[in-house]
Amino acid sequence: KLEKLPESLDPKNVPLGEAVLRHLVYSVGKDASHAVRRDWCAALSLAVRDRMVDGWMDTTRRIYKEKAKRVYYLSMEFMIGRLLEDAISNMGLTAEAKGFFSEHGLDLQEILEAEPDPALGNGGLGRLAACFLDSMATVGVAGMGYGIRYEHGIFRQSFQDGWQLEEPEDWLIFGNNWEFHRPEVSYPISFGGSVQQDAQGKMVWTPSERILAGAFDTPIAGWQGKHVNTLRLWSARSAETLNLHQFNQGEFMAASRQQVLAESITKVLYPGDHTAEGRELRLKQEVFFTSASLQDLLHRFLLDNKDLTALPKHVAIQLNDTHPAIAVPELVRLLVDEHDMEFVQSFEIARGCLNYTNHTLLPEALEKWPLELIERCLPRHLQIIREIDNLFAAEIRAKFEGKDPAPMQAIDPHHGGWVRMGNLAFIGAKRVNGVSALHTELMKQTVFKDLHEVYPDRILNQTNGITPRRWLKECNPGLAELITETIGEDWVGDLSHISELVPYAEDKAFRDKFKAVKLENKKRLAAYIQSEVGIKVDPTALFDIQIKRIHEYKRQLMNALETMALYNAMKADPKAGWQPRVKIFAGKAAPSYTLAKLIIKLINDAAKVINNDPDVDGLLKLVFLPNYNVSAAEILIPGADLSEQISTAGFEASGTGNMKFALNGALTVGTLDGANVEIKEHVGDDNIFIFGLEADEVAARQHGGCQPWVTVAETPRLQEVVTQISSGFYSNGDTERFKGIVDNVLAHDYFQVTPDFQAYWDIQRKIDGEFKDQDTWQRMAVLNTANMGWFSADRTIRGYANDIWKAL
Ligand code: DL6
Repeated sequence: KLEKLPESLDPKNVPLGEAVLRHLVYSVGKDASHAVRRDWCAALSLAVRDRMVDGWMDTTRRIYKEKAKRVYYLSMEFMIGRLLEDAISNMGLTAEAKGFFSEHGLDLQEILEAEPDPALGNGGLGRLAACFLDSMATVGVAGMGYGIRYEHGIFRQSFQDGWQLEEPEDWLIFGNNWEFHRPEVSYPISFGGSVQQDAQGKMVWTPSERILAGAFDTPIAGWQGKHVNTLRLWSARSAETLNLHQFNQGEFMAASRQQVLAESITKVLYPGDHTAEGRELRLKQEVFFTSASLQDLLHRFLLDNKDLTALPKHVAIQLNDTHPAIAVPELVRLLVDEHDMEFVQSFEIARGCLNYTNHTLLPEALEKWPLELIERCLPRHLQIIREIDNLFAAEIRAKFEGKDPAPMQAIDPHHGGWVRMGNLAFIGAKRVNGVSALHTELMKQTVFKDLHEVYPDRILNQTNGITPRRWLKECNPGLAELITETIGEDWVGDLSHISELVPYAEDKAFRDKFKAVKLENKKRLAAYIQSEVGIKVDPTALFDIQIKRIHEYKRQLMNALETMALYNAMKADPKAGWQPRVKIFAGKAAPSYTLAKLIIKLINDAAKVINNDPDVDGLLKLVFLPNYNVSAAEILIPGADLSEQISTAGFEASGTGNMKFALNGALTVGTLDGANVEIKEHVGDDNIFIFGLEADEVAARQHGGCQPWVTVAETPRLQEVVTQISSGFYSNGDTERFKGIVDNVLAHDYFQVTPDFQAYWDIQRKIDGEFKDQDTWQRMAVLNTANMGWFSADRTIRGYANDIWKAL
C-alpha cells in the first residue's frame, strides 16, 4: 500500500524553482541571500535528483517484473564528468531551470559550472564507460555500472615553468549530491592467509586481512528520463572497529592503523606503480571492486532465483579491459566455496556470464601480475586459476592434437612466473571484443592469435560510440538548436536521424548558419584560452586541436614538430599568404612517464618562443591548456575546425575524441588507425584528411629496422627543427633539456614520426588551402556532422545487447 505515495509527495507536482528553494533552505541550510553558486548547484541537483527517483524505482520494479536480463558493466574507471546538465537535459528541465534562475538574476550556466567534475578515470576507457551508462539507460538495457568511489580522481594538472605538476583532485570535498549511500549494503573482501583442505576435501581459505566494501548509488537517467539505471561505486572501510583501548592509551596512530590501511584501497585512482606497494594496492583495488560487484549481483540474483546454473540466462557481465579480470576465478570461488557448487560446473557458469572488452594492444598496458604477489594476496584464487588452466589445457589437447596450450594459458611460468590477465579474461569469457574494426582484426592477428585459432567464434567487434546527448546537445547548444530547427528533435534519441542533414550541405543559407554557430563556439573557446593561460587568439583563425592523454603513440610530438616547422616557414616569409592557425593541445601525462612529460615541456617552451615572436603575430599561436578533463572537452570540441587523430597506425584501439569532433563539425586530419578508418567510410573520402603509413607498413618498419636519422636528414624541414631543438633554440641555449626526445626520434623512432612527418606537413598545407575556401570547408563540415549518426553509443550498446549480452 505504501508503494503508491500520495500525489502531494510527487516532486513533479511542485514547480522546479520551489523545489530548489526548499532544498536550498532545508537540505543545504542556506537562505537565498547568503547562497553562493555552489549552494544553488547543490539545491538544484537535489531537486533534480528527487525527480529521478520515481523513474528509478519504476525501472527497478519493471526489471524485476519482466525478469529482464541484467547487464553488469564492471569498470575501474567511470569518467562521468559533471552530472547536473546531463540530468536536467535528459529530464527535460533545462528551460524551467533557466527560467527560474534568470528570474532571480542568476545564470544557470554559472551554476552548472560550480559542480565539481568527477574525473574517476584516465581517458578513453573511462569516458567510454560513462557514455555506455547514458546509452544503456536510453536504449532501455537493465544495466548497472560497478566501479570504485575514488576519494581522489585523476590528478589535477598545472604547469610550473612549463613542467607538468600533479596535485590531488578533491571532487568530494563539498559532498556529492547525486549519490545515495547504502550503509546496509556491505560485502567483505579478503586477502592473504592460507588455504587448507578440510576433512570433506573442501578447500578452506583463512584470510589474514578483511576489508568491507560499502555501496554508493547514483541514478543515471536516459534520454527523456523513462529508464533510470544505477551506477554503484564501492568505497572501502575497515572490518575492524577502532581499537579504543589503544586510543585511550594515547596511541592514536596505532589505534587507527586498520582503518587507514583499509581506506587506502579507494583513496586514489591509479596509485603509482613504480613501487611494489603501489602495485599491490592496484591489484587489491581490482579485487576489491570486482569481488564486491560479484557478491552483490549474486545476492540480487538469489532474491528471486534459487538455481545458480540459470545465472547465464539472467545475467551478463562485461569486463571493461582486464582490470576486473580477476572476476574469472572470483566468480568460480564464490560458486564453489560459498555456494557449494562443483568446480567444472562453476567454471561453465562463469564462462556463460563473463565477457571481456580489450582496449589496447600495447604490450606494456596488457596487465600481468607476478605469481608471487597473487599467491601472497590471493592464495585461493591462484589455486583456481591453476585449475582453470588445467581444464583449458585438457580442452585444447582434446580438440587439437599436438597443440601446446602453454603459450595460451593464464599462467606463464617463465621469468619468475606471471598471471597474464588478458589470457585469463579470454579463457573465462563467452565473448571477447575489440573496439573498432581494425583493432579487432589486429587482436586476432597479434595478442590473441593462438587463442583466436582455438576459439574462432569468441572474438567479435563492437566499434565504440559516444552519447549525442552530452557530446552534441549539451556541449554545443547552438548547433543542437540549428539541427533541431532544421530536421526536428528525433536525432537526440536516435542519432541515425542526423543524416537528414545531408541535403542541407548544399544549402548556402544553412551552411552560413552552421558557420555562424562554429564562430560563436570559437569565441567561447578563445575566451576560455584567455582565462586559462592568458593567450589571446583570433577566433577567425583555423583552430587545430589535439586533446587526449600524452603518449608517444598518439604523436603529439609530430604535431609539435610540424608546428615548429610551420613557425620557421612563416618567419622566413611572413607575407606568403599563410592561413592563420591556432594550435591547441591539452592532455595529461602519466606521472611516471618521463618522456611524455618532456613533450609537454617542449610544447610549452615552444609556445613561449612562438607566441612572443612579432614576426608571426596574427599567423600562429601555440597553446597548451592545463588540466584537460570532460568539462574542458565540452568547450574545446565544439570550437574546433580541425581534429588531430594522428596516432601511429595500428596503435590507437579506436579513439572516441575523433567521433566527438566530427559530430561537432570539425574535419579530421588522421592516420588510418582505430575508428578513423570507419569515420572515413561514413563521412566520405573527400571530407577527411588521411595521410601516413598504414598499420601493416608500420609493423614492417618496426620489425625490419628503420634508420630514422637517415629519414630526418632527408626531410629538410624536420632536420631544421631537430637541429634547433638540440641546439637549445627553445630552451634558452640549454642543449641537454630535450636530449631525451631528440635521441629517441633520431635513434629509435618506434612510433614512426620521421617517416610520416613529410606526409603530415603536406596534408596540413592542403588543409590550409581548403580552409581558405570557407564555402567548401563548411560543406565538408556539415557532411561530417550529418554522417556521424552511426557513431552513437546507442548503436554500440544495441550491438553489445544483441550480439554479446542477449539482453534486448
Ligand atoms: O575503447 C576506449 C578507448 C579507445 O578509444 C582508445 O583508443 C584506447 O586507447 C583506450 N584504451 C585505454 C587503455 N586502457 N587500458 N588498459 O584507455 O580505450
